[in-house]
Amino acid sequence: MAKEPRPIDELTIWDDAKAMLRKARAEGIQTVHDRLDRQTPHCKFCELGTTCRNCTMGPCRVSEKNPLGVCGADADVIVARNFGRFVTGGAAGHSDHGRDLIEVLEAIVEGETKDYRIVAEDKLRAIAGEVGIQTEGRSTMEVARDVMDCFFADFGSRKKEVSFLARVPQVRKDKWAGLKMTPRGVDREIAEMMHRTHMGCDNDAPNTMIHAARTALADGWGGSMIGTELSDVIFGVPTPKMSTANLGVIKADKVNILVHGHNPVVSEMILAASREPELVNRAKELGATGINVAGLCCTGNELLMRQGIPMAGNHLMTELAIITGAVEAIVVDYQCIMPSLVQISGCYHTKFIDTANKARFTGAIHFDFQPRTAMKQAREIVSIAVEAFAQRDPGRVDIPCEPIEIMTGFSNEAVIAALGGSLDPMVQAIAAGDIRGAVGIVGCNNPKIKQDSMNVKLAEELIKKDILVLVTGCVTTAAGKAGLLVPGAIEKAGPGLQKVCGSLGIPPVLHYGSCVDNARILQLCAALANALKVDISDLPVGASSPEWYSEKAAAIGLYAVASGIYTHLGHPPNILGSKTVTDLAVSGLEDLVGATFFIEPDMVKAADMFDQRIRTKRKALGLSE
Ligand code: XCC
Ligand code: SF4
Repeated sequence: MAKEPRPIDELTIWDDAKAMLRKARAEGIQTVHDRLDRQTPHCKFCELGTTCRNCTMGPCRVSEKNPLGVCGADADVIVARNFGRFVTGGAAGHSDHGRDLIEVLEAIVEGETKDYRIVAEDKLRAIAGEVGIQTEGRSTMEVARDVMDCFFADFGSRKKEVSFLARVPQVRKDKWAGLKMTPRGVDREIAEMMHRTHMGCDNDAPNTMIHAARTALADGWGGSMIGTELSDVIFGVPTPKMSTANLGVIKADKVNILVHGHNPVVSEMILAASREPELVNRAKELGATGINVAGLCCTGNELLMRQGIPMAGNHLMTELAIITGAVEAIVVDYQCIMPSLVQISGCYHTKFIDTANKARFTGAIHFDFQPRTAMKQAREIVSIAVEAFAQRDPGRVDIPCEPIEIMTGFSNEAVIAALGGSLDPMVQAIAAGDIRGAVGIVGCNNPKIKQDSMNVKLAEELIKKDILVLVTGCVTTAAGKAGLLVPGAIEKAGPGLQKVCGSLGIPPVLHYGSCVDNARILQLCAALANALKVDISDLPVGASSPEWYSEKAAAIGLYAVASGIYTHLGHPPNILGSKTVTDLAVSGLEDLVGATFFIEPDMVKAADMFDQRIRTKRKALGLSE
């Protein structure tokens, strides 16, 4: 029986979203919220993690009444295996994205493309030095070739550890080695997790969880970090700049192209093509004033950080952006792209264009985007968007708001430059208690949670306590729309942050990039720990993903914890069916890696938990609380 849809006011905190949800209902267009209503209540066994489909003696569902699967696996084993595979899906996503950047570097090194080039030579050489590659007296291309080989090898089976473990404090590496948690090779850990969770292999839940952590570390310090660093090398190291956010960045008088997905390899080319005079002139011939490229989700974050393009929205805005009726094309690469976007595009003149063979959408216009032909293909894609402008129905256009200002571009390099060349001033500000600590708020929206209510609330609560906030992924647009990503937001911060951020002219909430860019936060933590000669788990820092939904977010959470960072989740993963696994996640890991998860749906309480943790860590470092 069809249920009453939930009131729109309960679905999101944003006026632009509410306006588009009303328009969707008026036009009879189904959204993620409607489909969630139809899927609720969810299967209890799946929610608890106690279903197993790993072989055809099953599928099995275990419970108190019926505690063993056909093979004899109990809830602990089944939950650990499911969680292990879940995390591995996320690690695979981030890391395969990283690999795509190595392949672009390969195309550059082999002279197969002129569309991409090495923009940040200094950074390339710096990275090469860190991973032990000779740079002196060698050409950029020679160094690039070795970096490429080194990173390709990080995915394989021959190394004892992935290269960027060179950044990790030795005490932490020793801890990992003692636990057999050292990530050796990205693909190796991923494949091994699939092997371990085959019927009849790893039937000891804590042991499976250790390997899940190892796989997550291979993502954070391997695949993701490679993705971030090579994106900087190929597209430039982000520097602070102003931009705008919310659905108001879509312009009624322009050809609007939304880039969605994760990898800048496609979206950077789309942006470049959209600036070509020939295409701009054609847009003008058709009555537009120009071509506007705006971002969604993480590929939006990538372009925002480096090129300052505006952000149309985060995960739960992706459907709603199309409902403005003013989007000529949505160009996607991979990850977090709801297949419903094809259906909603079909309700308008919007062209849905996919670009990756590993992420094809039935009903989409497909381009097999390749480094060798990138610019040519980008021109064709932009041209499709421009021609679509003629089919727009002005009567159905509704852009519900004016954009809001945001500041972006905080790479570690940019932060260090702003601090005058070293991290020392930050260390001093932490020691003085002006910055009491730092928390990275990362990740997604989830239609089970009022959109961005937690993402924004937690950031606001933390900065009041003089805890610096770093945001990535879909929390970026949330913080931006709430007015937290501008220098003036120090008004909402405590006195210490007011002083430090005020003197630097930066916001109390810093945009640190996309989801793979959480690797930047890992790197910063490692650098701070090394500067203080302590472990990462000794730092007054934390991480949070209040509204997470994806396998990737679980991988990020687990690599944060395994790296020694206390990590909050707004709702639990599907592990509650096993007391062993749940206890390990929320307390047992503390003894092993010096950090745990904590689950807290109330953001005031979550901020208090961070506050307490930071007090304890500051005290242990001999600092004022
Ligand atoms: Fe996806 Fe990265 Fe989550 Fe946003 S934050 S919904 S994973 S786009 Ni990573
Ligand atoms: Fe059932 Fe065991 Fe097969 Fe899983 S592996 S489906 S628990 S028999």
